[in-house]
Amino acid sequence: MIVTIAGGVGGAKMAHGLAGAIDPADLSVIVNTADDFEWHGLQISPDLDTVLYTLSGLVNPETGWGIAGDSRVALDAMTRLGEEPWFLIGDQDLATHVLRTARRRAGASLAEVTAQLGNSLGVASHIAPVTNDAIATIVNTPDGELAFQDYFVRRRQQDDVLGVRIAGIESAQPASGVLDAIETAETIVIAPSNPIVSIAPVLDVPGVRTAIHRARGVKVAVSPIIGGKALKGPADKMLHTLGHESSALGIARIYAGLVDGLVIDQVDADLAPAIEALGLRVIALQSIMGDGADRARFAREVLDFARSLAVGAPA
Ligand code: FO1
Repeated sequence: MIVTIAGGVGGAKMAHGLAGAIDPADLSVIVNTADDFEWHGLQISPDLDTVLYTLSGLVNPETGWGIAGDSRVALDAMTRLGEEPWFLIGDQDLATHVLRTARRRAGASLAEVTAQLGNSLGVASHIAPVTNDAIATIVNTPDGELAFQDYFVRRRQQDDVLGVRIAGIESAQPASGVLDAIETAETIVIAPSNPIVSIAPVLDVPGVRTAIHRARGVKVAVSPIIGGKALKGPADKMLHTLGHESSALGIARIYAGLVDGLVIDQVDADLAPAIEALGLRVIALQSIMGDGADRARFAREVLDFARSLAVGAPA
């Protein structure tokens, strides 16, 4: 089994590549849920849905989230009734949120609902929320604390991020099977997702870091920073205001001690010696993931790198 730890669009692309590189049934995707929030009483899990829609082929390729070709009749009707349409929920996407909310109210856990949605959408890989408990990213800005989607979508990531906390994480428990999947995986891939708001909320669920330390497989991370910049989203700006270096070396410092190797982009190849000095093995690859075939190409190269790090593999 290959495990990938994933957040938003970058995580979904990595998962898609891995599902194309191996038997997709041998892939387990452990997903951030700290972006989840309630929208007009509906439970929205953006990162889970982005992974579900990407692996099922439904995703909107232009945004990387939502469903391709979706209409917004319901949102337009809500706007006519006076709502500000800041979070763009499409009609088909709305069906997911209505069903998730109803099934959870009827007693199913988030993990159970996610597995049902994956089955219905024909996804062969296992997609799991890191936890069934409510956790929520809160971003501290010069204007005070903001709920994550207020910062990310409503205010378009314009605010300087002075701090990040994940409400509820101390008492959250990993969803059933998460720790076991990590401990027994042949390879763990930390996807090129934002390390602060997408990956840390997974790693910081009590028990997850310990499971990664105990894991018998090889652990690699993929840098979401290429040439000092994030391909998508605010990771570069956020790293900077939080006192990290916005570079593949900055990413290496965050994951040093947790992973065996780091995948960086070819443009950052000159950083390899400094990263190796932190005790990490490095490979520089063409890491920008294009279409499905290119994602699978990249995933195969990441897995080959991980296999080369396995105990007993020639250095
Ligand atoms: N991201 C946006 O930038 N604007 C949106 O209006 C938006 C709507 C949306 C609806 C459903 C969904 O599953 C995701 C959506 N996203 C939207 C993406 C999402 O909020 C972020 O990409 C993640 O939370 C960050 O990982």
